Amino acid sequence: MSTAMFGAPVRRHEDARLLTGAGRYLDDLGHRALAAAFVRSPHAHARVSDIDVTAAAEVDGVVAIFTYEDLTGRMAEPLPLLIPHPALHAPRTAYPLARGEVNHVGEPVVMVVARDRYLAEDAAARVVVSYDPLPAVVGLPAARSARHAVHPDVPDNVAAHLVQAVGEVDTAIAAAPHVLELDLEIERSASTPLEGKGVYARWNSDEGSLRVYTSTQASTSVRAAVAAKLGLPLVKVDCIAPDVGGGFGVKIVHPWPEEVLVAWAAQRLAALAPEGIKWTEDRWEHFVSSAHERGQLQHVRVGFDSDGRLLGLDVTIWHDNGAYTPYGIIVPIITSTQLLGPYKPGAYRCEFFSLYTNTVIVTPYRGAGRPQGVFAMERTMDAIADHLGLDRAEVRAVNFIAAEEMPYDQGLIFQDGRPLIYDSGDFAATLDKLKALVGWSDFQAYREQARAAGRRVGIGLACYVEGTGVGPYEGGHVQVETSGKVMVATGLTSQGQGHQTVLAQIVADELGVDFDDVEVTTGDTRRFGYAVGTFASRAAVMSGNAVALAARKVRQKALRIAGEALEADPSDLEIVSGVVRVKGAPASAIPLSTVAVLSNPLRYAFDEAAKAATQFAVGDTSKPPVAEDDEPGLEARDFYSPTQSTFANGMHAVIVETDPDTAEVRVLRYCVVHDCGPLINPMIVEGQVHGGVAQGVAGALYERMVYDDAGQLLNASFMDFLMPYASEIPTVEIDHLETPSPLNPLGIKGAGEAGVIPGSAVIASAIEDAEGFVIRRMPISPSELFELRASYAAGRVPGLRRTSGERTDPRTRPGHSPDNDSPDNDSPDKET
Ligand code: MCN
Repeated sequence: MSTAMFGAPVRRHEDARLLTGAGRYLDDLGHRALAAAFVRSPHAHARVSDIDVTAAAEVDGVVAIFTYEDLTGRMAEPLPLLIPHPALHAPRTAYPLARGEVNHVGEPVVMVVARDRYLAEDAAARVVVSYDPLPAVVGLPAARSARHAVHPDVPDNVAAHLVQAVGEVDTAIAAAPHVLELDLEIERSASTPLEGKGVYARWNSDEGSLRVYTSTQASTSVRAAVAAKLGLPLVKVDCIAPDVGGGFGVKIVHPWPEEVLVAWAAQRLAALAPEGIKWTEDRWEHFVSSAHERGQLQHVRVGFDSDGRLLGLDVTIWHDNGAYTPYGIIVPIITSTQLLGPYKPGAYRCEFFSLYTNTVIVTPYRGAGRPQGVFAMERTMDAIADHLGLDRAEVRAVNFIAAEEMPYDQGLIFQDGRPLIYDSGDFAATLDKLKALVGWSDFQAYREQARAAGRRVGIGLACYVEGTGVGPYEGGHVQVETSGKVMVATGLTSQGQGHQTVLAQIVADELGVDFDDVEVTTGDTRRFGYAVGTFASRAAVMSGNAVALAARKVRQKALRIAGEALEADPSDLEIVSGVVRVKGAPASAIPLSTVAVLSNPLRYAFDEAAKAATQFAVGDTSKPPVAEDDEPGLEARDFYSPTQSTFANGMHAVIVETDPDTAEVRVLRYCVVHDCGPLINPMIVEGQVHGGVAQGVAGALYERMVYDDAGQLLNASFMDFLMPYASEIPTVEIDHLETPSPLNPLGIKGAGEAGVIPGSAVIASAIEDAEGFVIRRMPISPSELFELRASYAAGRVPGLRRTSGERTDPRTRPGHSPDNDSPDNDSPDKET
């Protein structure tokens, strides 16, 4: 394969359009459509005793008002459970509109369709819903206490319980020379893409077909769900993801209630809504009725030797899954398996409880459970290093899986139901690069300098391994048109990752055509009907390889037809800049556009290629014009379906400064070393890492979902939810390692989530280092850090054994008890 475009930092094809305002996002479509608005529950938990729509129906311009009672057939059934799992013993999904009970603030209860959105909202405000409030279960402590039930038939609020174990962890820990226990906590956050969800559906009465545009990460699945709910043949439903202004995980859930409701209403009201019906989510709706992630409590028990080598690791996780489980238990499964990162844990046992609460559902947000797992593991690594007085990087290094040990089987079952086997990576080399990049060994001198100037600085690091490119498959279609342009389609969607560029780079190389001649379409079921979706950093691996395989087929066909036309053996041909030519005799050549004409017995072409084709006679006239094993056209499709995920990895280091008075945390440097195999487009990968780091810093220092005890989200707006600006995000320094994956033809691994994964872990590590006491809970605000300082001074928070990077006698450190390493002092650090 030529490597001309693969690896080139080419500018993104899509940007000229997007940056000049020519993008077409959901709300740019359907200007003549009717508008939908939703009446949503103001209560976290309540029975719906009555719905009175009389006043709403009187609003001029209202076309229809629907409640659960209006839903028929499969629309009246609960929304699907997308990823069942045997451990999910009590799955619950919502109805498209509440059926007698609401389980979180924001749950849709009534849909109003009106001439425009203003009228729809006015009418929605006049709907009178009577509720009988029930006790709300908010937060993990409340869910664990089981004082109240979210779903009365689910004991102890436990949706799922899963234990995975390798080896005898209790025996290993009992025999370990050192044991520590840690209690950890990560709060909720969310994807918060700038463009919220939205759907626009139009029924075509002439054809009896439905077209659905939706801001989704999975258009083929939305199509299947809508077709099933409406009882339509799949071929009568098209689903198209237009430009999508960010998804970050939240748009992978399918179908959202609004997606099926708007589609259903578009069919039902077809005569009144010839231009269809549209709904676009507002920011408040997005906060309260889409999805969140991250909220977990964790208890870690670890046994280790005097070098810091793990002997036994026992982790218990309580995961907040919100009110329903449409997306199964993917998030806690990922936490419990990816927690291990680049390390060999000795014996390992992980048990999680996925708990219902009366809050909005929890589904994957960029990183999908990994930030929590990395937090648990990396806090543990730092605790071990501090306990033993060892360098934090060294403790990590003694636990690394060696490059020669790849592929390495962790002995667990991963999110895809397959064994967790790392395919590639050189963790020691990654760490060496990181230490060099951040100046790990020189930090002590810098700290002294800073201290002399009255400044408080700290350094932290965190490592992760990320399963990427999960299956089961993705496909690609490549077609050379008689104009010479190459049209590529893949079924998965784009939300800003740059697929149009990167997939074009791959096809340009495989086919030997100019990059600018390749046009890529994603997420349009009219062009490609089989796909899984864009999540789990899978597009490069899955669709990248699929379009490469399809392009290879097209190439073979082009060489065969050109060989016949040029009377040359295909193996003597090459394709350069869209022209097939005899190697070493470039005058003997035929453009791919002409080959495209010759590929069809009809030889239809109404452009230049048609004339050029007349000089060539192709085909054995004794055979039928379309041979048995052939098809007309210079096009092919193929699928890529791997046996397992590929595993990318990376390590981050940060230097922070904490203000001695205000406890404000500033990130002075943020360094990343990342290994996603060969980089198809380094500029795009670095952009992805930058974006991820921004979300990681946001999750560590700024963003959280603040619920009150009644289940009201108190910061459900961008006035109150602290999404950082560029001014809060440090410059990101990046280095790469490119260990290829042996699993796929291009050797690539995913990159889309990498930047976010260790954010909370690495910043906690650095703050802890700057402050000298343990950090067990993230995110952390200045006021929380301020209060921790006071607690530390009062002896209520354990201090580090090292003072500012050096080991000191623990007995001289305020607040430190050598027998305790837990913020609440109830977990013995057993020294035997
Ligand atoms: N890439 C590359 N070389 C590699 C690996 C990847 O050039 N070796 C490129 C890919 O071709 C792609 C990008 O990097 O253009 C990310 O690739 P990949 O890791 O395959 O991730 P996906 O394309 O599947 O994107 C999903 C991932 C996830 S899971 C979330 S969440 C996320 C993310 O991507 N949401 C995003 N990045 C986002 N970026 C934007 N702008 N918006 C979102 O919603």
